[in-house]
Amino acid sequence: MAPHPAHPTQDVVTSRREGSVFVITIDHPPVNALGVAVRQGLMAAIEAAEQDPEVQAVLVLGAGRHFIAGADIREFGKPPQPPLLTDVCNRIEACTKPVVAAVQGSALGGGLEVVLAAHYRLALPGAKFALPEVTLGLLPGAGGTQRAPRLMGVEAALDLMLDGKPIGARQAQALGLVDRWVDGTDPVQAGLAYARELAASGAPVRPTRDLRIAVADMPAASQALDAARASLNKKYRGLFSPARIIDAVQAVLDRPFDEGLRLERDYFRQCLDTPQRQALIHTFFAEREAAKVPEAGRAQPRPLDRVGIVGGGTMGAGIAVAMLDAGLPVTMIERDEPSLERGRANVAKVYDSLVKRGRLDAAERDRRLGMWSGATDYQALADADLVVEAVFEDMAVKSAVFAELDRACKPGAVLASNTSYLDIDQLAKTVSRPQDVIGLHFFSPANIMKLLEIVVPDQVADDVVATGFALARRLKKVAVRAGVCDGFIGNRILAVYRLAADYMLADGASPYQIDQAVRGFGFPMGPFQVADLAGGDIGWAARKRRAPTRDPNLRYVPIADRLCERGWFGQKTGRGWYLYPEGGRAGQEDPEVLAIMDEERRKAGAAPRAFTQEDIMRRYMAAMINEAANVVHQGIALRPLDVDVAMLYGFGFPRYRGGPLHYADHVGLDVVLADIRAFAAEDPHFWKPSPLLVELVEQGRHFNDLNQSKQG
Ligand code: 3H9
Repeated sequence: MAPHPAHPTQDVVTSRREGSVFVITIDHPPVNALGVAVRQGLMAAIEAAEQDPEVQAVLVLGAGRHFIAGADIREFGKPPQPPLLTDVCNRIEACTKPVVAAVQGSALGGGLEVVLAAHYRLALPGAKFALPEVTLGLLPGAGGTQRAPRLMGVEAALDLMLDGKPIGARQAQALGLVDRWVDGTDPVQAGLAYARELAASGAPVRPTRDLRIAVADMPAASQALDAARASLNKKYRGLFSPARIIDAVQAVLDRPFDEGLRLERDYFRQCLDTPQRQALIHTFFAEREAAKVPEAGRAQPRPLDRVGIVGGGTMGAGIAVAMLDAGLPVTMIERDEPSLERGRANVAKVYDSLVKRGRLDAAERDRRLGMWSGATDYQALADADLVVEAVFEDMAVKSAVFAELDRACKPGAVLASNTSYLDIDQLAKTVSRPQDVIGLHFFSPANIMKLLEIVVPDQVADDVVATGFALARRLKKVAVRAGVCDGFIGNRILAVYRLAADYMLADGASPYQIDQAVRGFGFPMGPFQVADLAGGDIGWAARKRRAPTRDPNLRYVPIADRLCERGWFGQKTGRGWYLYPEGGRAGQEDPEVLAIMDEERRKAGAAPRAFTQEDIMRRYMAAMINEAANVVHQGIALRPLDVDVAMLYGFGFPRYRGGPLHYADHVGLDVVLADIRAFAAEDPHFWKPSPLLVELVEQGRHFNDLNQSKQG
């Protein structure tokens, strides 16, 4: 039958009648987010379906790749505009004709809440269901906390809400979240068939609110709530919304549906008002914005089918695994056969450990390892589209590798260095094709850490930069554009706040106090735990290397050297800042370390003073923020948000604080500057206010004011 003319609704929601089925399509690219126009359109369309006597069933669909990706995140923090999504969902549920949601692509957050409010649910292959509000510092605020447990049980619903991760169509069906799974590709046809079947059989409406948790299931439900509460401190340390999620779900057992909805609304508003929500939403947009760089706006990436890696040490092997995991065949170059064999073994070791821990099956390991090949002759890289050099951190060694690459690689191949601090401009000048040279700075372990700094030398071609960002997407990494300087963005900032920690050590704080304060702020580990994990010898070697160029005006704290001189390199030697008896990973405080520190302070003639946790964090953060401001000021980072993303994904900065410069805006730039000036009274060489910070305070502006899009 030919479609009937539509009842007029907003453009983003269209509706038409197909026989007895009223088809409502949400068409609001890119992800069908539930902004005010979509909510209005949905409300009007349901009303129209209700009024039309010919209509026996209603079908709700999303156009494009997604069903609905949730509330429009850009609206949060602005005055809410009616109708509220919770009212839209209630209206859908109250419809007197059966409403079917046919889900292709993602039904996320508010999108899944629309699905929960429908009476019948259909999933197509590739459908994904999630309640990811927790990742934005929120909870499902349109009935999700009340409907999901009624439909799928308290335990599964709590998992979905606290975890925030998507489940597929099959699993959703097994959990009772969807009624039917069809093996088709067209949601319109599949949805229409289901809706017609329901209409023909006189299927009743099935409001989810009317479902009750069976008395027999109550003890398990209470147990699931208790278990979730018990996990709060460990799994959701510092976060506000998980506890509210659990409280809202508790109402499913204790209160009538409408009261539960009111509670949910209250909790949702509380979450909306938190700095955590602001920080997490800043993070959501920042990580997407970071990929929008001028070069990628001006040029298309080069083709990328084969990769070369020079060096099979920990870093080279980690990068190889990251490439193989993304389906890119890898050719590894080493200087001789035994080194190559070690390189292969390093790659295999990563996969073997995954197999041992049940994360990968043996056949898949073999398949991925099958895409690895090795050679000692650079000629094997003749058809590589991109080569990453991961050899010893020394300009002469790296230049020699680049000379070989220049000879062996085809024209147009991208030549990348994984250096952490060397001057890539200088490296680029050593080859005949500087336009093809770029820095790809992976973080260890390279197959796990999400951050990839894309270091952009002066002469690099736009399409090489675009290729770096395309590679990051393929590797599922978060890429940040960085300019050339010692340490680029992350390590350069790290060097400065690490120094601030060392100065506090010299002045009276213990490493244990500092680590505790830093963990209390939300970092997974403190700086001295990190040093013990990485190996004290690495920092020691760097300090020795840099000794000749060290600024003589800066204080030097030799305490770490004293530990290294004793061979106390951290976890791997069973002793560092902490003691690790019997190879354990949980360090114990070491009185001998404290005695060494006392001795060093005595030698330096310093009278130790007490630091509170707040004192420690003010200094630690002021140092981090000040250097981050310098990095932006000097154009090493394009915008403050790029620094935030680097610190979030490479250095364990707590997501719910949004990165150092978002955090600085939150604390108040005048407060941070006043701290720096106060600390400068003791040590003016270290504490020099960044010109950008001073300028912003004078102008009454924030870092966020500099966060505009940079795509060309
Ligand atoms: C919620 O629903 C609360 C409710 O419980 C209650 C309310 C009362 N809003 O990621 P992509 C933009 S909270 C606005 O690059 P992909 C995104 O910024 C919400 N914009 O694509 C980007 O814009 P641009 C719960 C959004 O294919 C573009 O769409 N929902 C939203 O890799 C493409 O995004 C979520 O948390 C949004 N909701 O991934 C889901 N979502 O092009 C959040 C995306 O200008 N979204 N944009 O940079 C996602 O997880 C992914 O975007 C998705 C697509 C998987 C959908």
